[in-house]
Amino acid sequence: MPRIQHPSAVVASCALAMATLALPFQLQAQDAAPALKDLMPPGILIGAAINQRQSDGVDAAGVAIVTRQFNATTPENLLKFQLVHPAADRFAFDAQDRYVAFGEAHGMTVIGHNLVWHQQTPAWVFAGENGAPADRDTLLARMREHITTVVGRYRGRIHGWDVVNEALAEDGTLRDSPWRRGIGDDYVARAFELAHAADPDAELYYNEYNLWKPEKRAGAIRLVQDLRRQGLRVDAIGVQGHWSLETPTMDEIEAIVRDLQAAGIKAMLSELDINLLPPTPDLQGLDAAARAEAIAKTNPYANGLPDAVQQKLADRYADIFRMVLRHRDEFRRVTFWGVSDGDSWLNRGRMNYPLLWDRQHQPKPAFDAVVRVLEGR
Ligand code: 9MR
Repeated sequence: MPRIQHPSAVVASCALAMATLALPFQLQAQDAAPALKDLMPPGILIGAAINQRQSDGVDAAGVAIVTRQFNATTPENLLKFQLVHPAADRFAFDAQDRYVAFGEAHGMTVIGHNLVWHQQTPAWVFAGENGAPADRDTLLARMREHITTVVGRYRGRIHGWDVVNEALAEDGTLRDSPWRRGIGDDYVARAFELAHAADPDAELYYNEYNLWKPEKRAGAIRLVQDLRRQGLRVDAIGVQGHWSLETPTMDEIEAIVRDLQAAGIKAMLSELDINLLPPTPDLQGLDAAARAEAIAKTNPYANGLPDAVQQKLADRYADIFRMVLRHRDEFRRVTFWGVSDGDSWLNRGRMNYPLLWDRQHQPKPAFDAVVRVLEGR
């Protein structure tokens, strides 16, 4: 059935057409590369988190990769509370509408990220009268207005939502977040309830990091089972996948899948990237020169990535995709957290190389390795 195009979809596709015309010859060669979306097993989507320059069609090279390679998209930041609902009486939907239209224009499954999180939520949300924190009813009313408005606006267009993000502490208990302090432990259930009411057909996910830690994973499974016992819809757990070269081990990753499967919960790798750098230095209290020195010390690949490390990255991605293929009945989606290395949140002033495309938007050995695994070679 043909779909009626949203007006902003037309704007997005015009911007894209213009951007495509401007592509240098080198980038047109992307078309010759195999497409991950054609190689994934049926039933598993392959996605990328995109930034506003991509959903607005400004980053032509990034857009060329996204539209050729992926069939799902997540907004890296645009739908976070702070950006979509910056003030009590104001929502911002311009760039957000273009994000959704971009995905539709390219036939992608559009994901929403995220509704309730302790980060990137403006202070007004948690503020009550006279400097006191907001009470339960006030906070619930704000949560209701936010979820109902945002999910409702994209009803039938956003396929699935990260409803609650990162609600757990490392020991698997609920973390001390301003949502929990204001509403109580049932804030997670209320968020899922509201999201389902706003779009009964949307898939709803719980999204979390460090699930390779057994206690945290057990907490996530308990949380989802508890929601389901209350009759609430939870379609899958988003296993973020912000991993390093050596850690977590493949056995630790495999244990996540095994436990989710045993609990009857589908899995998505929702934010996959591989960090190649040592931990970020603590820059607090350092003067400019000391800061620069601290960054330089933890920035070993500032002038390029040695071949041996490039190969280790390729092997790591190959292992991860082999694992996905082994568990093809369990996984619903694999989403990279970014498109090219230059886009990644993992740079933060240093030079990181966590993704499948380099800063010039050329496919890396890691891309070829993933293709080989998916082609069964
Ligand atoms: O990649 C995102 C970065 O651009 C933002 O500055 C940051 C703000 O907190 O969020 C990053 O994305 C996070 C995601 O929303 C939730 N899981 C962890 C991701 C990486 O920090």
